[in-house]
Parts: sequence; structure tokens; C-alpha cells
Amino acid sequence: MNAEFVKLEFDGPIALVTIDRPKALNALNLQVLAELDAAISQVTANPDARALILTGGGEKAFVAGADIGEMANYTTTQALAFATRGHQVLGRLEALPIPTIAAVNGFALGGGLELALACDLIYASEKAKLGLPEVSLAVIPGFGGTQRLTRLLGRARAKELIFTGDPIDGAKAKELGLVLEVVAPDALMVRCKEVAQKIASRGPVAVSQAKRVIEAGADLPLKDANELERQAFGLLFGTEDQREGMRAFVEKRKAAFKNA
Ligand code: DAK
Repeated sequence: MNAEFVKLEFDGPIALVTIDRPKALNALNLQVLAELDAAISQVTANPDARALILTGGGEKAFVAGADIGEMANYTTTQALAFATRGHQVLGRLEALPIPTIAAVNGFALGGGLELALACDLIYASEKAKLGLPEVSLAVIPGFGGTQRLTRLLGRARAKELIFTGDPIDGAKAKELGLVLEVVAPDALMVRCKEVAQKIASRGPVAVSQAKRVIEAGADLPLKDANELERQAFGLLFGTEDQREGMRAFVEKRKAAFKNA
């Protein structure tokens, strides 16, 4: 991939995306968003990808936010266009049919935390600092942070983080349920790859249907959400992988799934 700030590598079934602009602590400008968008397209086009890990390049940051220098002189129209672009790209990341994991290896502030929030699972290093400090700059989160954080933590906790703008460390983020685990910096990628590999070993159609019904069901009344689950459960019995998974169990061997 010919990109300056976003690297994409495939390690077997795992897509590893690195926002790599360490001189600006991986801040998101329009170019980074465009390159991230292109990386998402490449992952979408790879039928062998089963999980995606997103992290930040360099030693200090996951992503320290939207690029403040680029935004500083935006007009209202430009700000709206920037927010539209951010929502579009993060929305595409969120809508990937494979699970996505944010490996938060340092600062995840503003747009950086919003990017992590668009992933399915968040793991953090002991060096991580997470927050939505936008009100310190007299703006509000513009890439979905007010909504995704509120859905994840509830209104009061999201309001405290957003109104104060104070960053929190990994331990506090874990206590709140924002991150799943906090591990030593050296162990972060190992842990994320372990989780990704495990997910990749499961029935791919089932994993992606599980993601779909969890996401789509979250915005529906329980009765309608359960109906989504019921339909997906039934449809999975029309897949080759369901036959293989259950036959392998009965035959006491490892299943060989085909994503079919
Ligand atoms: N943007 C641009 N450059 C950044 C940056 C950012 N968000 N964060 C850091 N950098 C740059 C610094 O300017 C510095 O560049 P040089 O001076 O070396 O050229 C370099 O990265 C290293 O940063 P520091 O020297 O500051 O490093 P420290 O270790 O001292 O401090 C820090 C690290 C993360 C505490 C500090 O850099 C910091 O406070 N950064 C800003 C964090 C922040 O406020 N993040 C939120 C950004 S606002 C919207 C759309 C989107 C958004 C809002 C509205 N609409 C369109 C409505 C989203 C907003 C945000 O994300």
C-alpha cells in the first residue's frame, strides 16, 4: 500500500493497521483519514482477513486526536466537512464484518479515543492515557465520541469525561469498562494478536453474524433485537461451516472452517 501515514500489513488472517505519524503523535488530518479509509477498503477486499488490529506508530501515542493545527482555522463549513469525513471513515471501520481490536499503546485523546471507540474491543498498555479533551479547546468531540462513549459507559460517566476533558489511565479505563485489559507495553501487541488469532480460529460467518446482530440489535427494542438473533441463528444452519463445526466436535477433531 502506497501510503505515508497508515501502514497495513497482513499476518495470516490478521490485518494490522498502524497510524504512523509519530512526529505529530499520530494526529488525524485529512490525509491520515483518507489513508485509513483506503486501508479499510483493502481489508474489506481481502477474503482471508478474519480480524483487524489498529494501533499507533512510535513509542508515545495511539492517536493524540484530530490534528489541531489543521483544524485551528476551519470555518463552520470546513469543520462540518471534517466531521463528516471523520464519521464516514470511523463508520466504515465500525461496519467491517470482521472484529476490530484497538491496541491503545499510548495517548488516545479526542479523535484518537473516538477511533478506538469505533473498534469492537479495546486493549490498553500501562502507558495509555485516554480522554476526550475537546472542551479544553472550546469544541466538542466531532467523530462520534459523545455518542459512542455514552452508549458504552452510560450518560453520567461519559458526561464526566467529556465535561472535564480530563484523561484517565488504563486502570481507570478498565474500571469504567472502556478498555478490556491493561497490559505491559511489550505485551500489548502479543495479547491483541492472541485474541485476534483466537477469533480467527472460530467460524468466520458465525463471528461476523454475531457482530452484526450485536451492533444492529443495540439500537432496537429487545423483542426486535432477539428476532435478528433468531433469524441469524437459523441462517447459520445453511452454512458449510456449521456442518463442519458440529461434525468436528462429534469426531473430536479441530474444525477446518471455509468461511462458507
Ligand atoms: N494535533 C496536532 N499535533 C499534535 C496533536 C494533535 N492532536 N497532539 C500532539 N501533536 C504534536 C505536537 O504539536 C508536537 O509537535 P511539534 O511541536 O513537535 O511539531 C508533537 O505532536 C509532540 O507533542 P508534545 O510535544 O505536545 O508531546 P508531549 O508529550 O509534551 O504531550 C500530549 C503529549 C498528548 C499531552 C500533548 O501533545 C497534547 O495535549 N496534545 C493534544 C491532545 C488533544 O487535545 N487531543 C484532542 C484533539 S481535538 C470536530 C472534529 C473532530 C474533533 C472535534 C470537532 N468537528 C469538525 C466539529 C476532534 C477533536 C480532537 O481530537
